[in-house]
Amino acid sequence: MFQTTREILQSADEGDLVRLRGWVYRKREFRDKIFIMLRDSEGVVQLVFSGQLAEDARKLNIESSIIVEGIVKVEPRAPGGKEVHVTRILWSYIGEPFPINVSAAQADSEYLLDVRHLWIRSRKMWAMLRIRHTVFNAIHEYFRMNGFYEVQCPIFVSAAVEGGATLFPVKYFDRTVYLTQSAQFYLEALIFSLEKVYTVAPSFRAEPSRTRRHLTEFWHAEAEMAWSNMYDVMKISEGLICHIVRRVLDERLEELSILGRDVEKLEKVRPPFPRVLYDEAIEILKKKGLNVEWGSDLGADEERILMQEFETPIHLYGFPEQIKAFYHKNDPQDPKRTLSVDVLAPEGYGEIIGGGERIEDPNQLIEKIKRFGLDPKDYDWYIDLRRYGSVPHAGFGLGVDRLVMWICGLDHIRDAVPFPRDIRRVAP
Ligand code: NSS
Repeated sequence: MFQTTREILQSADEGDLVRLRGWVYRKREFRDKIFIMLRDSEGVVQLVFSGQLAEDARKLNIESSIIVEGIVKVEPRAPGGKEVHVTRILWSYIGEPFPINVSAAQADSEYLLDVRHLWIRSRKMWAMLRIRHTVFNAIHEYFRMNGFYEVQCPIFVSAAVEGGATLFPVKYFDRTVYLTQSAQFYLEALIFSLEKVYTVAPSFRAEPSRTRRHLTEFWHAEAEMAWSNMYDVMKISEGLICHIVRRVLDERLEELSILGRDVEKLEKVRPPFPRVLYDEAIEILKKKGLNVEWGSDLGADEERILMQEFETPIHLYGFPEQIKAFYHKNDPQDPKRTLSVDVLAPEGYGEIIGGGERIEDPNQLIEKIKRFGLDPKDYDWYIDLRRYGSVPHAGFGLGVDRLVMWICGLDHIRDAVPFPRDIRRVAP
């Protein structure tokens, strides 16, 4: 039987004989003793080696793996208030000297990306990965609690959802297909069977530039609902975000503190989120001296400046037709705008969700596809969905890595992912 570091800190008593296993996180010598911080998947605990055992422990490197037996001592000076006085080393693998040290870590983040397969052992990555785990779990919980069916959609596809510019072509026998940018069209097909559906899957975009919020491969949580409109998208998407943030606050305070996250800012994330019409956003930005007009697309900089006005996420809705993909339904009251909505995160993070109402009429859809310079033949089956029992419907896509980046308070999206992919990097 082995105890985890967490079990020892939480429930072991003075004098207990315990066995634990893990990796050397830090090592220091004091007089004739060796102090090792041992880490495992649950945390860290201090081990104390003396006498002959100190001689053996001295040979261990950072990241050597060990299994030990020892006696628990209450020690207020030890992190967590307890330490283990080792009585036996049951097993060890010393290995080679670990190549990463903290000064190198601070000096050069490209280096840390090169050694990402080792850097994921760091406390910061550990904390992020555990928060990410809670986020994914909370996504499934929320959709299932709210009557959505989970579905799986193809990764190889034959047409663009979000514009041809960011499609990744793949050689597929004797023709070219693409990696999916979004499961949306498949989810739209599936609502005619299951009404409310969701999927959590990777999406791919050939993003030509390196920014702090774009990856070429990202995790996408997408939902689609029959008999629904833009306001239903607002309700479900804010419910989803609030549920995820609540779960992280309930389960991952220690991890948030390792990342230096200001938890009070997350405590403010409660429904309903402010609903900001695109036109109001343009007015706010103009007042702040930005050179934007009705019809301008809002990039990361504009979003960051707009979000200085808000402490919680917002719904930004009613975007002009020309800056949203062809499938967005135009507002019947005001046809130059669409019934589209993005969720923007505060603290400079910006867009984390994109969604809205879809065109349900086949002729309107064909007309808009043509107007956007696209070929209706490429969207044959998508148009077909409107020919048989079409219904009003709406949906959205959440960029999970962007959400994790914001919740963790990270500077760059690649630190929200264990093995990030961008224009330059596909290894490790
Ligand atoms: O392009 S989106 O705004 N919308 C769609 O893909 C819809 N087809 C989703 C739907 O309605 N089912 O992307 C949705 C979100 C966006 O808000 C970002 O949070 C995220 O997906 N996203 C990305 N994250 C990381 N890297 C990249 N390149 C990226 N592109 C979008």
